[in-house]
Amino acid sequence: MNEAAKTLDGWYCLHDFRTINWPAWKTLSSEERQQIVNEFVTMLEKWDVTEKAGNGSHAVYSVVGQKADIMFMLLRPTMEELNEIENAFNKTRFAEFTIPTYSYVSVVELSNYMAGDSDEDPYQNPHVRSRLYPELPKANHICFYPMDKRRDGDDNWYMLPMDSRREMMRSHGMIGRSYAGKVKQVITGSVGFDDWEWGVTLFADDILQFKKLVYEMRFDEVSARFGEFGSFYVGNILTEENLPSFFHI
Ligand code: 76R
Repeated sequence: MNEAAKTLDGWYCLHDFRTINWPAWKTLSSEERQQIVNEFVTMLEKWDVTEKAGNGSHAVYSVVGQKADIMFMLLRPTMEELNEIENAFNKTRFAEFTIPTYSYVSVVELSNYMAGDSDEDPYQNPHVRSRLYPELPKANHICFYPMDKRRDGDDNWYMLPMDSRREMMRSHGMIGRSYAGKVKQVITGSVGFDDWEWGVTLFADDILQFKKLVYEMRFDEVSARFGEFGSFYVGNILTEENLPSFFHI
């Protein structure tokens, strides 16, 4: 059998996409809308407490385009916690005004393509830990898409020897690194969990950097030959400050 990549696995991850039923939202009185927003904000404050305690992280964005209106990215130590959050959200009054459009279940993943040989336990390494259990940046923009590596005739990623895969991943990593400080990426693995093999989540203050990075990678062998991509979602951050105007009628 071919040598499988070894992975380090961190927090479990749920991406949850909803459209908002604005016509129904508009029929409410402003007092009712305010109560519903308050309940939603209370839930977000709970998430903040968890994040501050280092037990998870989250991101809330307004999605551009018709695929969704709002998205949550949630990271937690267990799948049970993600499920609890999802159920708790679905029981809020705000959820009555949302329609689920897409979701993605995965786990933060680091692979060993770039790792050196070392006897230390990577789970004890602070740099590794900060990537397995990341605090999601409060960047202006998010970009999410799921992807696979092709398994088709001669272009079968999973049949390539480890050395060839490592070489291609090195080139991939070098392009990625040239975006350091401009784009932060979180790769989550979803083999056995969802319909694609990975979720790619990118964060940037300058949204154009998503296009530049993804475009540059398309010309790099691992993406050019082996990358297969699902739908792309882009969004703008929702903060305590701009949430009221997002909900305002
Ligand atoms: O973890 C590391 O930093 C080591 C190098 C590295 C690995 C192993 C790395 C770096 N990535 C790795 C793995 Mn990546 N990445 C993507 C996409 O749109 C496309 O063409 C592909 C989508 C982007 C934009 C991106 C960005 N990466 C992976 C894997 C798992 C592969 C496997 O196991 O077979 C996937 C699916 C994937 C996809 N990558 C980086 C980036 C960026 C910005 C970096 C640099 C990170 C840094 O140095 O901080």
